[in-house]
Amino acid sequence: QIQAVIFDLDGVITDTAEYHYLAWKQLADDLGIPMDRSFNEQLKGVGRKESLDKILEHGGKHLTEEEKEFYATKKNEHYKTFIQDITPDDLLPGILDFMKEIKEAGIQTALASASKNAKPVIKRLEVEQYLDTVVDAAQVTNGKPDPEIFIKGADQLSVDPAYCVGVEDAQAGVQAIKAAGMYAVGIGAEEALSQADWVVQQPSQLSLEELKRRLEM
Ligand code: B16
Ligand code: MG
Repeated sequence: QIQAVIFDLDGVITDTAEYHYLAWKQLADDLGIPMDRSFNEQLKGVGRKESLDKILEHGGKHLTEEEKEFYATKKNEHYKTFIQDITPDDLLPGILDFMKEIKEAGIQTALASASKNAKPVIKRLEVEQYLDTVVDAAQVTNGKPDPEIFIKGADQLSVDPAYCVGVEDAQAGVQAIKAAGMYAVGIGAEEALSQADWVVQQPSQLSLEELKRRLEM
């Protein structure tokens, strides 16, 4: 019995990963650190500070806490410029239909995003009305793969995690969903998301009927 579906944002509802990539790339260029799309895969679902640490490690560069603070803020300024251009056209194909299907079935929904920019993004995508609650990075102490963000989402909906389904595109996110005791739907490559209970390649392959069928198995 599904009582709630908890969605990740980046890679599930929209592809902000591209904007995060462009923003980090700009910063990495400033720092003289080589960065490409394949390296960027490691940053998906990972918080801002942790992402910067990974980039610095990749470039073999050491910075003071103050400098890190400066560069993390700078990356966010780049990112905020990019997300101003987001429109409902940036929704990933099929995700809106799935969200509508869930709401129509009387199932609750939450957003669990590691991004501190999640709220302006869902506003620009015009999907706020399909989300009953939002938990973003500003409200949690421990980032994914810690289950805190998903547990908090369930709490805010007053639903037992055992009756929740989490939807994620990142490995760390799937780990967080499983650690929260929820059913995990992974979006992306099967190999990378092997811990998920059900993996689809794209959000357009999601359907409530299929989800229910799988939960009954
Ligand atoms: P911000 P998600 C994550 O969003 C992104 O996947 C990740 O690349 C980003 O670094 C992180 O949010 C923090 O974002 O700098 O905006 O706070 O996938 O959890 O929705
Ligand atoms: Mg994600």
